[in-house]
Parts: sequence; structure tokens; C-alpha cells
Amino acid sequence: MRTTPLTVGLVLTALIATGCADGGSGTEGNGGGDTTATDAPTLQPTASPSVTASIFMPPGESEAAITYDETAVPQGATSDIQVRVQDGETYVQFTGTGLEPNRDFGAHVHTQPCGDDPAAAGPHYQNEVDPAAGEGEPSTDPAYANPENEVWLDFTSDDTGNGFASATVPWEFREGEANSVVLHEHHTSTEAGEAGSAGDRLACVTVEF
Ligand SMILES: [Cu+2]
Repeated sequence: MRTTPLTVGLVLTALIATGCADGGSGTEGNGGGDTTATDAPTLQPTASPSVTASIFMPPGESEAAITYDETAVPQGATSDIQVRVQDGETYVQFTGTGLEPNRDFGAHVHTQPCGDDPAAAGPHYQNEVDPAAGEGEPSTDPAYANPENEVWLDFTSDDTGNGFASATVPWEFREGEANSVVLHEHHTSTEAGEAGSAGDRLACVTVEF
């Protein structure tokens, strides 16, 4: 069988740039010379997305990211939290490294910044606050303690100790009222009476949402 060489005719199309429309620009001559060109485009968004990257340290050594359980969250593990607010929706993303591999974690946005005491981070942030909850009385009513009214970031770490979770909720945080992400002992319960609970607090990251 004969192979017929396929000849591809390369047609070089000369594109003649005729677009030098030199229509006189309408700008008035600013002969005053009083304005210096401010041509550096400031493209960074004002409020979002915001990123908080932290390295977990034991209590007393960090306020930004504290581990209370160095088996689950070893010293030197990292947290990266991104927040985006758009059109009334809030997107929160957690990425962790150096965590205990193949382990379930619960995680939520809490109201207070982290402290040496795991309880310092306070309760979960709720969009609609459970009227039955209060000091020392966490919200366990599934009508309020649920992943639409709170931000839940439960995940399971992989073989190498990386973890990832994201959540989108149809509301924005009230300014100054959401200040941390807490990692917990196990995934979050949805049962009435214990909804929202996820066991002991293993670690905490302070984030100004
Ligand atoms: Cu929590």
C-alpha cells in the first residue's frame, strides 16, 4: 500500500493591522500638570477572601493555633483557613497538614478566640441563636445546631495526615462574633439532644471572620 504524503498548505495570512484608529481622545488637555498618574491598579478585594495560616503549638506558646491533643494534632501541624463572602453567602475552607492520619475530626466555627483553656473558644457560632442555649448550656436542638445555621467543617484526615473541608452557608457572620475554628474528637452529631456535639476539643485556630 502506498502512503500518500499529505501536503498541508500553510497559508500565511498576513494580518494587516489597520486598527490604528487615531480618533482624537476626548480628554481635555490637563495643562495644569497637577495630577500625577495613579495607574497602579489595586485589584485586591477589600474584605474577602481572607486567609489565615497558622502552625499548631501547645497552650502557652501560641494564641493563633493551639493544640490540646498532640496525638491528633501534633505540634507543627498546620491550618489554613480561607473565607469568602459573596452575595450574602459565606464560604469557609479548612486545609490541615501534619494531623493524625486516617482520623475523623469534627470542626466548627466558634464564637470566641482560642485560649489555653479549650473552653475559651466558647460555643458554636449560630446564624439564628438558639434561645434555649446559654452559658454552659450548649445548643443541642437540631433546629439550631445544624450545618445550615452553623459552620461545620468535619473531615477525615488521609494517610499522610492532610485534611480538607469546606462549607457554604447562606448568610454572613455578624462582625466580631465569630473568632475561631475548633477541631473536635469525632464527627458532629445531628441527633436531638446532642446535635452539634463532636466530643473533646483537640485544637483551636483563631480566625477573625
Ligand atoms: Cu465545635
